[in-house]
Amino acid sequence: MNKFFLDLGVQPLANNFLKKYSAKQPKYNLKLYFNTKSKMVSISKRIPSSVMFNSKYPYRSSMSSTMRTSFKELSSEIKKKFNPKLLLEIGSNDGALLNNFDKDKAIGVEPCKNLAKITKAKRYYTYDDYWDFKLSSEIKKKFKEVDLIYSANTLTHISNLNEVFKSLKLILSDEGCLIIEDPSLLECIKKNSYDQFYNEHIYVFSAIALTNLLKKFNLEIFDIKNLPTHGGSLRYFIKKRSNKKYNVKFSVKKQIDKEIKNGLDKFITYKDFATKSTKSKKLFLEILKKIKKDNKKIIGYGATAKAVTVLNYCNIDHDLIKNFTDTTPEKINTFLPGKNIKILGYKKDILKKYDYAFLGAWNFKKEIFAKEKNFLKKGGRFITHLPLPKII
Ligand code: DWN
Ligand code: SAH
Repeated sequence: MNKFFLDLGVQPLANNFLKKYSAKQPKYNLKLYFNTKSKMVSISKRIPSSVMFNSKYPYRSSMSSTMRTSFKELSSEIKKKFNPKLLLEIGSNDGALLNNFDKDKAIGVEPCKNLAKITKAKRYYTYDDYWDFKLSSEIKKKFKEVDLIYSANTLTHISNLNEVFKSLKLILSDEGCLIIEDPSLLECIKKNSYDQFYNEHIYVFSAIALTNLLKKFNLEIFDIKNLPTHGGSLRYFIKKRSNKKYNVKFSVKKQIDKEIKNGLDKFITYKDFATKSTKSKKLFLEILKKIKKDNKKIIGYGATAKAVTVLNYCNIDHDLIKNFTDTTPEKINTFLPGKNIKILGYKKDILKKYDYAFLGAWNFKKEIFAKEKNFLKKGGRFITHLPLPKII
């Protein structure tokens, strides 16, 4: 049974960066639910993939050195440990991972045509389509089986998980490995990052919920790695149950035990999370209003999907946060979804004109702090909303 635990208000599409602000842009309810049987956490309103992921999708994986490095390191690990004849990436975006593989050894699936174009131009065989059974059958016809499938921050974006895994099973070889990587629900609960929920993030996986789901397909997790990326992610190594090539490692039990210890299998945990999120909203508004009263100026740093959730949930507009800055060409000179806040292109010393910078891209704090030493030296301060709002 799905039990409701948090209402994040009405939210625009998290990546609908408009050239002209419009108060009339489509908005949808964002409500969070916990399934008491499968233990899956999800949002209720499902927006068709074609509406969210189109030929103007602005998010580019390669925009941070942190992620470029993470994908590079993973690529070396994959080559060393698995040495795949063929790697298939689902949600290959602008090729941040594919770029590390030979062109005849890696193929991509990326439905956003503007992004698929980038890897196609580099001669990586790229399907600009949505992952489903039809596409999987098509790939199987051309490439037969695949011995390594990788997908980061993508499967949680697809509503029909039954079709997702049925399609994966169809094409994964008997001795093959499926690696998926997504924000960790445990880290999200611990950090109180309610902003991991937006219309694209239909699910936030826990190892518990994913194990339950995989059972239906005779698939199992055989290793789990905790990663610092995106505020704390889990990388799951998955195989067919019949595949005896890999042993199930202790890391799997360790993660599940940790999740149980932190109550991820119990509804009360999510009720507590909701209470903390409401408190977080109140505190954040108090901090921003105090800064405004003192006639100081705030800029948002990193126009992330997460920041869209925060600003729309907390009803923050340009009277409290003047502008945002972002390095993504497609986001520059547009407005933060749902808000009349203009996004300025990043240039060195842009922060000079502001007293505070709200860390929209809090998951890249280390990278950003290293880059903005001058701002900090000259007395500028960052504001974060996690785990509870504060000036740092
Ligand atoms: O799951 C998803 C993740 C992987 O990416 C998607 N559904 C949507 C998107 O979520 P996000 O927008 O919250 O992702 P990021 O990776 O936290 O976005 C970082 C943003 O900050 C980018 O727009 C680039 C920008 N940035 C910047 O302007 N200066 C980032 C860094 C590190 C910087 O120094
Ligand atoms: N894998 C990248 C990109 C994550 S952003 C990374 O980790 O940085 C989410 C990606 O999922 C987008 O590139 C989007 O186009 C892709 N996506 C969304 N729905 C999809 C679907 N049904 N099939 C395949 N890819 C999808």
